[in-house]
Amino acid sequence: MAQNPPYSPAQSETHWQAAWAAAGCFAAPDDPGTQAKSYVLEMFPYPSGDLHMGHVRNYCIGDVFARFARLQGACVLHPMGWDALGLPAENQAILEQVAPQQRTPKNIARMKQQLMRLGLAYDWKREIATYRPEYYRWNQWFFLQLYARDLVYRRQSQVNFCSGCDTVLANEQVNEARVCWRGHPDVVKRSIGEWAFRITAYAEALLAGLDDLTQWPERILAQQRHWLGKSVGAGLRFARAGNDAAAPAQELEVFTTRLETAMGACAVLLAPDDPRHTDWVTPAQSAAVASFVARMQRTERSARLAETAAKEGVFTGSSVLHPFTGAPLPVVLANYVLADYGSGAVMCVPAHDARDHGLAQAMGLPVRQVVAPPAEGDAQDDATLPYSGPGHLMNSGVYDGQRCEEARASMLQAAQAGGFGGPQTTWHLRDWGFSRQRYWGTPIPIVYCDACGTVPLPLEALPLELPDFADLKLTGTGGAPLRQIKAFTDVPCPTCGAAATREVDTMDTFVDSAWYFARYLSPQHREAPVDPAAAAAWLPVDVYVGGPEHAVMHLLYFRFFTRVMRQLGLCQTDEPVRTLITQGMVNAPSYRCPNHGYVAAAPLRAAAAAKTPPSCPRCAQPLQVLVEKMSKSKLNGVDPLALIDRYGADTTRLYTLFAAPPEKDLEWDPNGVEGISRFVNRLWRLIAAQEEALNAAPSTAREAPSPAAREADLRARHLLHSTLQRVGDELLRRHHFNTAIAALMELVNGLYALQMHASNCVMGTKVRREVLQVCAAMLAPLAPHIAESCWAVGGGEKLVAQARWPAVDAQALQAQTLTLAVQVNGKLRAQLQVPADVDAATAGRLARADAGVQRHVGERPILKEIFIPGRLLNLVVAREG
Ligand code: ANZ
Ligand code: ZN
Ligand code: ZN
Repeated sequence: MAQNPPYSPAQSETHWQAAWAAAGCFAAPDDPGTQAKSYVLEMFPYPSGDLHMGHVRNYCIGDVFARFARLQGACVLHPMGWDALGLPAENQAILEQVAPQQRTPKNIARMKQQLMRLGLAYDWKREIATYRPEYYRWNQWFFLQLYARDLVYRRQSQVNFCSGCDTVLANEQVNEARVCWRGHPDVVKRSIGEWAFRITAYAEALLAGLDDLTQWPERILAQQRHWLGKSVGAGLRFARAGNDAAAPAQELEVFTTRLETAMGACAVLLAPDDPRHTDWVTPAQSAAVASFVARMQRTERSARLAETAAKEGVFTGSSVLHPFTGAPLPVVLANYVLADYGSGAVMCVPAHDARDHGLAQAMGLPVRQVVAPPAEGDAQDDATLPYSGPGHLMNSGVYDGQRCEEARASMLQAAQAGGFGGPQTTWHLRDWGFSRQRYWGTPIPIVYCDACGTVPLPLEALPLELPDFADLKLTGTGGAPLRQIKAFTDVPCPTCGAAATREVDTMDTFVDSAWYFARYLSPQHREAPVDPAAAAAWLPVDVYVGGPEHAVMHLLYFRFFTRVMRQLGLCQTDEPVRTLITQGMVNAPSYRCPNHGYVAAAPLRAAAAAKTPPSCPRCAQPLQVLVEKMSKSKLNGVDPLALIDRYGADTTRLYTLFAAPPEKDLEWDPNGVEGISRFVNRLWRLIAAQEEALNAAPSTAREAPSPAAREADLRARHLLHSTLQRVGDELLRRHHFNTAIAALMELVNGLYALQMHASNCVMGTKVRREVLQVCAAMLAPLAPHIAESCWAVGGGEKLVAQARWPAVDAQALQAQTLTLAVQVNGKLRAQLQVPADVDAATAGRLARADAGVQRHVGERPILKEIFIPGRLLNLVVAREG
């Protein structure tokens, strides 16, 4: 008999990939019609040019969902595209002096090639790339639509500005000493104009919408809630003491969530970076205040606000009157107050707030307890201060004795009646500033005209294309690069025709990714970002897979844009995504030398497997071993292409899916890959053996199967269908791909145990085919290439990529084995697993073959076999002696 062909993934995988493409298996229709639809999406990559293991994991997980949904009978949309604009590409362009317009398509082509090798079931006809004007014109379109609805506006905002670099810097580019990343000292806060989306207008809706996202991870929902940060409280106004009509400001409003503690207020606080503070500083205090403010400006915001930071303040010299009591309270600048939260002013209640307590101690402010803890036994009003728990009021006049909640309500009423306060809700969410002083982004379609002011471009003028890179000197410094190009900036005003200038900022790339999921639905549509009919047919996204690092910003902008799209009549859903899967990181051991920093991990992994303690190849020092996220800088990456070259795409896919459930971190283990590779080879041999068995079997044979053959068939089918049930369950309900793969491994082991690989196996051809076809279906979402081989050998119709998920045969599950008690001369000697419909002859044969039974029978002849079907077999043997 011919030698089985050795497993050659490279050959068979390209073969099946071509077959899928030729059959158009993954092309989605514009409208799924009456068929159930499933839109499976993964976060699109930034086209760096090279696939890394994080991508592989992300896209393999998504592919399981897409392929499984298709097997389940859904009409599936599974697209892919490129998040191509943004800073990394611009920096690379600066470094190489190559236009990003040239480099990007090359990177995309390269990465696409790499992605294709994984055998991902994408509808490539829908591919999008955000750097193309036909994509980003819709960013501009959204901008204009939102501008017309007052949901986009220009504001002044505080940024880090370095005069050495002559540019605005990100927070990450400035250290705590206010020195810039290129070494210039004295980075200052400067107010610049920027464009912002009024996302805060949707805060309430974005919060309420979270309740409907029952299939999002709880952790992500919590992060979104926290970021939105709804805080319900009261505003309370304090009038200036001394009634100085010439003073620039007459009152301060504080925001508080603990109005009931008002009688304990000892001061009103402002932020040192709040420009309003100058309205309150008296000449006597101006020197002290100036030095405090200067010191605060030199302190990093995060350090100033840290919970552990010492609380400090300075008296402004002015006072305000307590609205309830009329008592004068000092106005103080304090380091922990935020200028941009609530009303930017706080009432200081040292007895009940830890930060206020710290400040009062530092500044010698009086501490007045106004809440007594709930009395236990002997009434005791004393508490360790600051006390932030529940209780009833004290030292609060008419409110004494009321519980906190009662007092809060009655004081709110009093404040409203007295006209010095009322209910107020504050959010942590801020409007989304999206102006960037960068080249490689979407130009903002605005012109500034001396006569007409800020003029939006008419829709017909879109796209406003980025000017040529060749005309620029990109340095990464010097402010908005587009300002350099006169041909771009100097244009006639769209309204009056007079000489005017364009906006030179570009958009944050989060704008691109806020609505890309809709573009896939009608990528050629020319009237709007998405054809409303396609959106109605396909939205929301059924499964969205991506990294948890996007838990806050991307997902929030994504949800915001979906609501905007609905208001613009583009779609009918409020929420973009039904099920969100946030995959864990791909980690690997990294090795660090005390003298040489990180050392390349790959050569050391073998040593680690050999249990030799790793040492530095340069200085022989013992290395520190850490498990960290795979990255270039840590030299611990694994190249997915090398993996595919060596083991094939199926092994690569199975490994990443098997090593951890999607949400958990995955720790790279070379032995794990070897293990998967052995499994795949074993599977291959089993399939190849069936090819021979099925070819050898005369297809017309209709003889009645032997009892042994029937038994083998029953066992195989029982194993097969119980696995099918398990795998379906793991994939569909629990998304536990690793346990699904474990079940498949057990199945393969079980089939080997049934001798299905052996030439003397009596299993019938019909069952062999069934085993192969059902196996193929189960493998198809996970290891789609070998699944096709399995399907083909099993005589499946067309491709398994076009097949349906098989139904579990309940009978195969039931008609399983039963436990047959075997007696020798009436004494129980064995319990055998036998086919449920076992007959007397087979039972006898199985019993006589059992080692335990043999021991008790010995050499003696069997006189009689008493068989009670389904229960018992008694062998009667001659008694000894
Ligand atoms: C008086 C008070 C007494 C407060 C007390 C707390 C405890 P959340 O829940 O985060 O909204 N606050 C208000 N505006 C602030 C600002 N701009 N910078 C720093 N702190 C500010 O917190 C609301 C509480 O944070 C408010 O309630 C206020 O202090 C403080 F026993 O008012 B509270
Ligand atoms: Zn004009
Ligand atoms: Zn070293």
